[in-house]
Amino acid sequence: MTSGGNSPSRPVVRGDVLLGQIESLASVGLDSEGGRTRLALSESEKAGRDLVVRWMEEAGLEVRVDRIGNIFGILRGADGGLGNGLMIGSHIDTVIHAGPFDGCYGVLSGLAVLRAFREAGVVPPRPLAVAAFTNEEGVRFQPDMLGSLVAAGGMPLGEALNIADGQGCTVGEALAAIGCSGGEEPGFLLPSEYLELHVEQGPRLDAEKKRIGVVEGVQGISWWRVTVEGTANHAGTTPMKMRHDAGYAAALVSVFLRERSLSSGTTLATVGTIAFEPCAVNVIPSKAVFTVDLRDPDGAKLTEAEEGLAAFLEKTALEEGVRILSEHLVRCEPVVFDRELVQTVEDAAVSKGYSSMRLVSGAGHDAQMMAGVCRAAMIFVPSIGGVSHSPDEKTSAGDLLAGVDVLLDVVLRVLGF
Ligand code: HGY
Ligand code: MN
Ligand code: MN
Repeated sequence: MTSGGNSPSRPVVRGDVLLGQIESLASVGLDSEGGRTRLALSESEKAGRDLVVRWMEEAGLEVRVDRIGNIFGILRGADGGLGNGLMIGSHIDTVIHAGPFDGCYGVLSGLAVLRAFREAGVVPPRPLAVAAFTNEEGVRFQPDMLGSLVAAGGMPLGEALNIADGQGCTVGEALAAIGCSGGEEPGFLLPSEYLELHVEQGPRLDAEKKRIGVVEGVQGISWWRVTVEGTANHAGTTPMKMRHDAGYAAALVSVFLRERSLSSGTTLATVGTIAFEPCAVNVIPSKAVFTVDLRDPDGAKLTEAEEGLAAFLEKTALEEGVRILSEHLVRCEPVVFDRELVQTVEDAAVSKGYSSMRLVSGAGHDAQMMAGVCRAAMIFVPSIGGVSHSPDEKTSAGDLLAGVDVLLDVVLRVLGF
């Protein structure tokens, strides 16, 4: 239900405004690689935050910000309160060299739905909110989904504010530096239902030519930081058998993870960052620091993958004569979304005549946290070629509008229209 005009009695999303805002937000934080980089609580993310707050205010929403920087645009319902609401959320922080849709599509679609209610003069029976959560990506500060985790009571605010990035800057300091810490206590606005509209970021919908993803849950995530301490030595004079090469030990771990994941069939493993010291062409690395991202839809198999990693680190330390330390950064359990709400998503897609399929999300989302405190579900639209976390992330305008069409229909169904 998207068009250029307003129907007298039912909310209608103005697709042109939504697409325009996605494009405008995508131009904030443009980087040298044709993508955008708006790491959490950075100056460029602050510019994005300011834009979204302005759009929320222009849509006539009540804007509230909590002490971890989560932003909420609120449309009060007939009951005038803040309880028992329906929230639509996602994030506007990005990875490095990100695409235009990850997170932003969900926040701006939620804003478009609330704007549609306002413009149609329809007062919902209970409050509607759109949320932009802090640090969903977890690139600068770990864990990821930090803002929604704190809002859902999964981590005390004080602990979260003390988390430091690679330069030693804490979340609290970063919030203060960009002036984005709000006055509300995290969790001041907990909904009864949470919906998140997102690009799939994987290949399935595109490959199977389905327009809508009915997301049944999210797989589990486990992040580790591994530090290998070896012995610096001369690259030209040190016999291979005498080396305690931190770089080689790190490479062994990466190959082990790839082979173990392939044989498991479901576990995914990624070494996304690595740094050597002293990092010189003719010096055997004395130190290697790298991260490991493990995922699996099954919590027990994710634990097995963690245990497999720990055992291999121990074995490698012995065999290579190096010291290996590992730090557990994140563990998000797999989540199964609310069956009834998932069914409502599927009913909405079918009623709109959109092809759809059920799937489990490979990527983590704020919905994974919100599912711990309310009924939650997600809606996906296809990522062309399955590409995301890349400047090449693409989704057609038709699919973007189909997604928000389904989102609005789900909201109307849940609210009993
Ligand atoms: O890592 C993830 O899956 C998400 O993009 N934060
Ligand atoms: Mn995302
Ligand atoms: Mn992401």
